[in-house]
Parts: sequence; C-alpha cells; structure tokens
Amino acid sequence: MKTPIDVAVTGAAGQISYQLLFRLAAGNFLGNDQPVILHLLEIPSAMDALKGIIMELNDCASPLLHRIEITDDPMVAFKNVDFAFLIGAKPRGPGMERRDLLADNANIFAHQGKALNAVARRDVKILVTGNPANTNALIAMHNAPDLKPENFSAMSRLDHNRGLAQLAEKCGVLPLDVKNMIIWGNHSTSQYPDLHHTKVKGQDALSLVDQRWFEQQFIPTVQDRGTAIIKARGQSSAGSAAHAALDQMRNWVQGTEAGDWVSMGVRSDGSYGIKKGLVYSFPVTIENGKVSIVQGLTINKFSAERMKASENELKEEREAVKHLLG
Ligand code: NAX
Repeated sequence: MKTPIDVAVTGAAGQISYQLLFRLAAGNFLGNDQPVILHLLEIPSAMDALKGIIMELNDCASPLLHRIEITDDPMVAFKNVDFAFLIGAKPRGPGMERRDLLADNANIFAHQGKALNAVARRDVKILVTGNPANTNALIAMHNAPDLKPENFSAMSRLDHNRGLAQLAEKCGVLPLDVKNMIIWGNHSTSQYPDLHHTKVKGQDALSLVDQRWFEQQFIPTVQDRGTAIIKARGQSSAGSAAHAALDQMRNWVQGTEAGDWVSMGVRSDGSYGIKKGLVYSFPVTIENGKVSIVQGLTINKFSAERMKASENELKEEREAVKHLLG
C-alpha cells in the first residue's frame, strides 16, 4: 500500500464538498491504490453538519480513507498537506454588492494563504474554487511568500468542461473527440471561451459550426451556465464543480495528454499581453507537475478584445483588494 497523501478541503460541509469528499475517499482522485488522509476545514457554525458528513464518510468503510481530521483553524487543517482544495467561501447575501463579497472573501483567503505558507508542504498544490476564484487565488498567493506562485491555481476547469460539452453536443460527437478548448480570463461572465484553436476529431471547430452560433450561442451559454443551473436547480452547480476540481488537480499531477491542453487559472507571466501577476485562465500543458502556458497561438481582433475585457475585470478586482496584497 502506498503512503497516504494528505488532502485539505475547506468549506467541507458545503454542497461542492459533499460531492467531492466521497470521491476522494473512493480513490477517484489519484487511483484506487492511493490512500488519503482528509483534513477538513469549516467555520464553527457548520461543525455539526460536518460531523454528520463524517458519519457518512465512515459508513462507506472505504479502504482508502485512513483518517479524517476536522478543525476550524487553517493552521491545523493545512499542516503538512500535499493538496488543498480551497472551496469554502462566503456566498453573496441579499443586497450584497460584488465589492462586499470580494472584501469578505479576500480576508478568508489572506488568512488561509498565511496558514498555507506556515505549515503546508513546500510542494503543495492549491486549487482555489471559492469565488471570486481568480482573485482569491491571487490573495492567497501574495500571503504565502515562502511558497511559489506555481503552488497556486484557480479553477476554470468547470468552464472548460462546459465548453467541451456544448461543442460536442452541437457537432454530434463525444466530449473526448474535442481537443484544445480554451477559456481565457476570469471565472465570471467576462470569461472568453475561444474556439479558434479547437479541434473536433482533428478538424477545426470553427469550420464545423457557423460564426453566429459561436458568437451568439456558444459563448453566452458557457459564460452564463452557472446562472442557468441556479435557475433550473435552485442551487449552484455542485456535482459538476466537484468533478472539475478533481479533473484540474488530477491533470496537475498526472499531466496533460499529448496534443491537447487544459484551461487553468495561473499567474500571468505576461503571455499574450496579459498583465503580469494577475491570476488569469490560460491554455496550459502540464508535465511532471510543471504547468506551462501554451505559447504562440494566433489571436485575432475578436479574441483580443474579449481577452482584454476579462483582464480589465481582474485588474479591477485586484485594485479592490490591493491592501491585502502586501
Ligand atoms: P456552500 O455555501 O454550499 O458551501 C460553502 C461552505 O464554506 C459552507 O459550508 C461554509 O460554512 C464554508 N465556509 C465559509 N467560510 C469559510 C471559511 N473561512 N473557512 C472554511 N469554510 C468556510 O457553497 P458551494 O456551493 O459549496 O460553493 C463553494 C464556492 O465555490 C462558492 O464560493 C461558489 O461561488 C464557488 N464556485 C466556484 C466555481 C468555479 O468554477 N470556480 C463553480 C462552482 C461554485 O459556484
């Protein structure tokens, strides 16, 4: 049996975690020969609910689940962890402005960044899902000066997977037949799902669908999918979000397929003219845990404008939290 890996999950009593924890315990992350120790972080008021979830996890009698630790202290939760799924965040309340949400969550991620800096393993992989995910990742990164920016990523995989599914359905193929999808920018409605480099069974996607569908159906459907799900289900996406979190972390460990890439929110190095330092979703390839932004893609005026609009939104978010960036 392999040595157990230590996995932290924040917001452990929330609805995304409820979809994630059982899959972590069942080996859906790194395989059914990889034991796990779960470190679960919640706020005190959610501890009773969390205890119920732990009863359920224990009732699975999973051979891979070696231990569960629960705490409301990030310094305890992140101690020696190999992986951290930062899911917990405050939802937008009635009458709350985006700015207020940003401010509340910014403090959570500053605090958690400091704790990760102090106690996590130096090669920890940290995936930020809690919204606003890109800027929360930026804050955590800035508050963890002893970790590398490469230890952090923000989740854009759900948007990427949504793009794969929409295009596959339109073309009458399976999602696995679609390669080289790109989500540029922020995990918000300003994101730009780009098909200019996407292939469907080896053919250019944009030669198979008309420009009108791309502009008027595909882009808004992917951008607004979260809202459509809330409208239909009465709650925000949880199963697909947990699935995407696993996909993104798994690719980070196991690498991307030859000839394909994935979208991931990472620190911009200035590629494609995107302001250095912002956490922006790019197409990336991954090998031996090292993430590289795909270089040399041709960007036309249509794409450049949309990429810029999302960059501008991220700049505004950064401005709003600059007091926490040190
Ligand atoms: P829930 O409200 O069901 O769960 C959030 C949990 O976080 C709650 O149990 C709460 O007690 C806990 N929490 C709050 N503050 C905390 C803190 N300081 N430390 C630890 N735990 C804390 O939300 P859920 O539906 O699970 O969504 C979680 C986050 O993911 C939200 O911010 C949501 O907006 C975001 N999402 C991000 C997505 C992405 O693609 N990046 C997609 C799905 C999702 O909307």
